[in-house]
Amino acid sequence: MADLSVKMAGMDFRSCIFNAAGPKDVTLKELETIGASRSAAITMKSCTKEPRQGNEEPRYYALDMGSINSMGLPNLGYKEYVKFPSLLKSFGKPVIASVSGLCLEDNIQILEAFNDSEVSAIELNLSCPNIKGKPQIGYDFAQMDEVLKEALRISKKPMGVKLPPYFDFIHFEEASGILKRRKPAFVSCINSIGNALVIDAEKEAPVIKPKGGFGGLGGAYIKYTALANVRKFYEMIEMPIIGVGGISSGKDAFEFILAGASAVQIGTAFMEEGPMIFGRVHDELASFMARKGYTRLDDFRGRLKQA
Ligand code: YRO
Repeated sequence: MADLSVKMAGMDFRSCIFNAAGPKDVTLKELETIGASRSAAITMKSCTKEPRQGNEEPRYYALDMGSINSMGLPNLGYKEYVKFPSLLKSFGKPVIASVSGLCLEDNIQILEAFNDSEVSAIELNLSCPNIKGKPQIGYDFAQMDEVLKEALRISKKPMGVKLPPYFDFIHFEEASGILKRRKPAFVSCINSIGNALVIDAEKEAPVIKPKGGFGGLGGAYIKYTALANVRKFYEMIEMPIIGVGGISSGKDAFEFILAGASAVQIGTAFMEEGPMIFGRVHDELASFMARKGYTRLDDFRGRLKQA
């Protein structure tokens, strides 16, 4: 049987497949469900300093091939997520905290609190406002450099970054330059494609309520953008890459690993299918590899051929 285990950022993962920050990972009960599933890690919802209800509903809408959301960071506040890793210990898998403070000071306070927790790693969400009137951190390279510098100085945990999608090769170069200089423990790409608009033609209205209907696009719609981001960063930087965006089958996972991903996270498809998805994608990937004669991920990771 194929060995899908991964060692990355000082952690041991029994497989390369686990949940993405966002869907069904807000409460301890939801996190226990992920713990009991075949997800190789437990990723927690992005947290802020204060608890948040998030935006008004409907704020998530499932589509034929994905989803749109404008959740608005509903979460219990970082103090709860600092406690959860020790409560999730019995599952014997890495617990990853997603940190999404609303400004640098908040991020520093949250990261300091996680230093004294049993969390395995931090994923710093750069799709976040930092200074009002400026783009999200991931789209403002001066801010990104500053936030990464400070966050990495504070955190004693393996800390990676969750990146928004990039679409311009110059932006990959700028982002790569910062990542090479600041050296996070890993890079997760991509977050949802921002500010899409899905319209219900019968109702003549958007399908979600917040922000006039604008929200992050996820799922199969964004797979090819996600693959491109994984591949570009694999070509440009030497650090583990976690692929996320549109993975719902073993073949999808295979494509991401071929592009260079060390592991993959599942967001929309977990939201839609529930916790059985982790085992299904695992078994499908193992079968796909067996058919190809591969026994471990290193046999094909990054080895995308020319067309
Ligand atoms: O709305 C969210 O909580 C959300 N949705 C996403 O697809 N990606 C995210 O990173 C977040 C949290 C961060 C933010 C978009 C609300 C600033």
